[in-house]
Amino acid sequence: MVWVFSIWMQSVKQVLSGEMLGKPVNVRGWVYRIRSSGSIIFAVVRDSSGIIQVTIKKGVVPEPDFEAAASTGIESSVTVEGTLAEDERAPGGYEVRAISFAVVGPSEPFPITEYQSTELLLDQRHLWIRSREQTAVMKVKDSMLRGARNWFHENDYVEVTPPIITGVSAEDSTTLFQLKYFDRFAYLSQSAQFYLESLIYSCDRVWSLTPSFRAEKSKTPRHLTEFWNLEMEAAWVDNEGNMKVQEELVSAMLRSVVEERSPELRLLGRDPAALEKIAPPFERMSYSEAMDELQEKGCDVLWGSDLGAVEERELTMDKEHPVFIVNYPKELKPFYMKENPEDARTYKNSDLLAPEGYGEIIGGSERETDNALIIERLKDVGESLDKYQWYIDLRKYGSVPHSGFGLGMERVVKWVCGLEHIRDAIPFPRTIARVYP
Ligand code: NSS
Repeated sequence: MVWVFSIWMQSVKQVLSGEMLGKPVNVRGWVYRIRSSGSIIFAVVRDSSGIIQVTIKKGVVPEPDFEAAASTGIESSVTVEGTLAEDERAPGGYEVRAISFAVVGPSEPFPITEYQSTELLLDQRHLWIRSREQTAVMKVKDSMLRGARNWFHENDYVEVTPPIITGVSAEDSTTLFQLKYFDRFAYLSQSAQFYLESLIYSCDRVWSLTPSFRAEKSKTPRHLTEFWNLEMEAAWVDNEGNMKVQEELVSAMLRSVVEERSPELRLLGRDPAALEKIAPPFERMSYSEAMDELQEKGCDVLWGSDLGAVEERELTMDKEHPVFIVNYPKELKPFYMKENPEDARTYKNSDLLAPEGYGEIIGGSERETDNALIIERLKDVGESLDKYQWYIDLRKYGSVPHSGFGLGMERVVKWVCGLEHIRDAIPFPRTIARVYP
């Protein structure tokens, strides 16, 4: 068996295309289902591209191959040689009639069976990620990331690599993970923002994809303690320009996923055509308008209340496109945002909410350039100015209007894949209760 030069082996997807009908094919993968009816064994073999039926007949394959098939269980890794035939009862309409069958890595009884508790699936995550749904989610994410990377490249952004170990809090200091860093303390990054802000002075427009850490105490279906933050920062861009970048980027990511992963979307119960229709411009609604709408709908909110999952759901349940909520009250947002000259109670910022009730996927803003205001706000929240001196410096040497945002990849994947819980948007979720496996 030639393992390295495996060109002569086809993926299940290639085999299911039917091009090889009547011809010899070679499939390798893992047993998805298997049953025997006397002298014929029906196995369904999966690889990352799909599942295909294989029939192994006594007398057609060598006897040891038949015995190997008869005693093998699900998740054993196998190789099959045979001919491709049509069979309308088989998944995908084709089957491989084996002339040889070999077990490469036998499987012990697989601990995951059809109906399992959420906890068991999380304990067995290293095995559960083999499921077809999990595979589809990972492929959707892969295409969305590629769509984003291509869009940034085409639009002249530089991909940069900010640090993960940091001395500052870019968001909420109550959700910092502290770590012992030799003889002092440091934190795991909550956002690359401040480093990206520094990098625009050399690269104009930058972006990065980094893990972000938030010690969120609450258990919710949309919070992880470790998530992937896709962030961008650009010089000479105001809050409106920032929103234009977001709507273009999100639309490009959706185009990429629809183009490359429509079968995966359908497997997850999503309609690619609905996602394909999403295009700029996205609706913009001020925070004040959002409050009015919520009050009209009977929600118990006042101007100044935060928009939580419930309110965001209320605002987007009936929408088919994402919507920007702009100009939040200052009290609800961090110190670095630019004051709104039209209403000094608010900032020039936006949150992008996904439709169908999925809620916030991006947080962004124009950045404050007035150092006096930054210093005043840092003092108000009790931060030590020493730690932020380098950030304050940026406004001293050729300050420039600039904006940026962070897109939570798992939030976007949760929406696009129609997932109930964000933990299914990442292979090994980290939550308040879980660091295993
Ligand atoms: O806190 S954010 O709203 N904004 C920032 O971190 C900015 N400093 C980004 C920037 O301007 N460069 O987080 C950005 C996004 C937010 O909209 C969510 O989609 C996602 O990050 N996010 C999360 N995803 C999963 N779990 C948690 N805990 C989480 N927190 C934020």
